[in-house]
Amino acid sequence: MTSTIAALPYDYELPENLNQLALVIIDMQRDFMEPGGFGAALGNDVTRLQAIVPTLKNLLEVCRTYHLPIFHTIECHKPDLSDCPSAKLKRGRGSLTIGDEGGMGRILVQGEPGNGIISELQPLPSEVLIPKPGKGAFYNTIFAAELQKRGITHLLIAGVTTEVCVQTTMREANDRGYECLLIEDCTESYFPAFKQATLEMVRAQGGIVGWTAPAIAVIEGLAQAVRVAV
Ligand code: TIU
Repeated sequence: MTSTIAALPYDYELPENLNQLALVIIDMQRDFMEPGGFGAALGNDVTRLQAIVPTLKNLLEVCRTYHLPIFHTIECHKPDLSDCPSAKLKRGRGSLTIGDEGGMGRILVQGEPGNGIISELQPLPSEVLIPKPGKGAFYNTIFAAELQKRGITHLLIAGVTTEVCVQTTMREANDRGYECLLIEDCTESYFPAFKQATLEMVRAQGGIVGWTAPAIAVIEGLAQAVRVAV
């Protein structure tokens, strides 16, 4: 029997083998979540992203209980910025830009305090960290190889910001054949209207990019799948 998650635009079918389903948490790093980082330098109110943290932390713990594969991405660059696409350096200039010294070290530079994942969502050693120089998680990263190595076919996607790195990653994954579900209350944007538009775009046209569902529906679907498996 196939287990499903109650999702939009229609139920999301879980794989029979839950090892083929991964949780992907995009860029829950201090650069975007706390004052003094890239998000704030771009003029955004970063505090509004905090709302998803308890829900995402709970979902992460549930996924750990079921031993799902878990991936965490961070948007980051080498200290010499040699891996930074030129468009990123030219665009998105705020009071500070990539590589500048900010309130949490150099902005979006790997290893700096601001580049760390927030304390609530720290990866475990068994989980996969994907440093990424682009907005999408597939560009110039080990992500595709790590997914293929594990035989993963289905992705639960969370993180920030909804219409930038999250949506880019979801579209890249969709084009590669992954069945993607965006978790509505585990993703957030500096712009509420952009988040809402992204959710609607994903599930429009018969789910042309994938599905959306709240965390509670994901948790219920996983519980059903685990009951079926025993
Ligand atoms: N600026 C913005 O909304 N986002 C980014 O630059 N990166 C991510 O979304 N992670």
